[in-house]
Amino acid sequence: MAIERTFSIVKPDAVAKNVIGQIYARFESAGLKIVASKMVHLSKEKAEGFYAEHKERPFFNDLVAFMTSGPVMVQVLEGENAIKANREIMGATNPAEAARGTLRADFANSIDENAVHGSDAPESAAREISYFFSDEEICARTR
Ligand code: RTP
Ligand code: MG
Repeated sequence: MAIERTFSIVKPDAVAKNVIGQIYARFESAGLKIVASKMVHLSKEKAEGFYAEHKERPFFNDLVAFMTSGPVMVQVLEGENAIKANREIMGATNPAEAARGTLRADFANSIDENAVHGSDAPESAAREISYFFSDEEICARTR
């Protein structure tokens, strides 16, 4: 199986709940390695750029307001089928529909404040990783 990288965000609601470590532990338990990580408080412009694909959607302004409401953790996760594996750990966008034991079932407040983001395809993963991290900020985990 292919070793992939995916981009992940611990969103402001989960940072405010003080569950960064619990969420990182889920990544690690699933065999995903954190190869880059930092805390950032997104500007309006940075959040709008990140979610540009949703610009015309009715929830766009609320989404940007929420994502800039407090600091987030951004990270690059590496592992076998990392993109799909992370989406499985996260659960459905709406926590009411998220499977038991997923991050959103356990930590999300609502479809808007849903604890985590994860890239949905190889193209978006590559774009999102480079939107937040330079090559030098991503570490090789060789041992
Ligand atoms: P994400 O991008 O954050 O990993 O979430 P996702 O793929 O599961 O969901 P997506 O369709 O990409 O939507 C991005 C974020 O917008 C908010 N959203 N609100 N009120 C709504 O109907 C609605 N739909 C989406 C969520 O915060 C979602 O994570
Ligand atoms: Mg998405």
